[in-house]
Amino acid sequence: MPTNTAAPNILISAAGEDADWKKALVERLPDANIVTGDDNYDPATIDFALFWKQPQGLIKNLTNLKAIFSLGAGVDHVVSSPSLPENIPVIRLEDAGMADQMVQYHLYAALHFMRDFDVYSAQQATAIWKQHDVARISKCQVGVMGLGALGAAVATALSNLGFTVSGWSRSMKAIEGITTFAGEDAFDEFLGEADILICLLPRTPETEGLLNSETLSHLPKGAAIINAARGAMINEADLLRAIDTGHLRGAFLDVAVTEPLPESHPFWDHPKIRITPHIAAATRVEESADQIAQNIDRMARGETPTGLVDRQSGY
Ligand code: NDP
Ligand code: OXD
Repeated sequence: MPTNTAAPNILISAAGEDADWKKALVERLPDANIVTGDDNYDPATIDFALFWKQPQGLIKNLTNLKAIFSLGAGVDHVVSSPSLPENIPVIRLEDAGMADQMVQYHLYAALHFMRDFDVYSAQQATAIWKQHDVARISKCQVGVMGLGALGAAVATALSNLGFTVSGWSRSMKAIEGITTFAGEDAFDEFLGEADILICLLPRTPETEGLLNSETLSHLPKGAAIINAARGAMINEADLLRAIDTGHLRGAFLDVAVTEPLPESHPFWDHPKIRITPHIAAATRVEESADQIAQNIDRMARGETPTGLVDRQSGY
């Protein structure tokens, strides 16, 4: 991928955080010309675009782009753009400080169910002082969908804490202490063992709506869901039905189909659903800017960047 980037032109569009990103990139690439949407620039001169929730239509004017960097682990906001040319490399962030945060989020959420904090919250609402047996952590099986940069870290941390952990991905993985499953054919068997199901898949045409009435019915009765990936992976009406009929115990959700979650959405005051506002893992500007600057340098040397998205599979 040879590029002529002696002084690359870089555009940042980072959903209100342009100034922080610009400062971090200027420090790492002092020779580059770095602009944001507020600056006057000629779109045809931009070599690299750094995007988080970029305005619609922005891509189509960038006629000489060499690559787009997502300012997140997910790239759905970039690859879903109808004006994205097929041959433009899209590069995602790989961990960049997010795995630790994802681990913290999922330890809390998994223990919420494993230690019955959902039950005790409900009891507190009606002033009930009633003790339940404390389950053995090894008897609680957690299934992690997605064993990438974030899912593998979460699976390993839960296993280290004592949970019995299995994981599911597209291609087979070997992770110490984790029972792994791969591909569609193994999905039902994987689901059938998960007392707590964690979703850390990327949003792609294959994963959208993957958790629905049919697939949720394969979970054991009383299973719980944790989703900090993308809201589109779960059919929300089906999830509500599965909880309200008693098949599922509850859900811990960091993401929703519509964000911010509308005030009238039934998730807000559902007693068995916990909501957080897409905070499971924040993008760390410093670590991410390091990764992006190193990849721009790699491309300038004619090397392949890391974190390159496979446009066919969409992640
Ligand atoms: P990766 O690309 O590193 O990993 C994705 C994993 O999902 C891989 O194991 C991959 O399988 C698996 N996968 C993809 N498609 C399928 C499929 N059809 N069937 C089975 N497995 C599949 O992603 P990350 O771990 O970096 O991030 C995961 C997601 O987390 C992001 O895409 C983003 O949406 C979300 N996220 C949410 C945040 C938040 O704050 N809520 C913050 C950061 C990320 P294989 O290994 O075989 O390729
Ligand atoms: C991401 C996110 O994809 O924050 O990085 O959701």
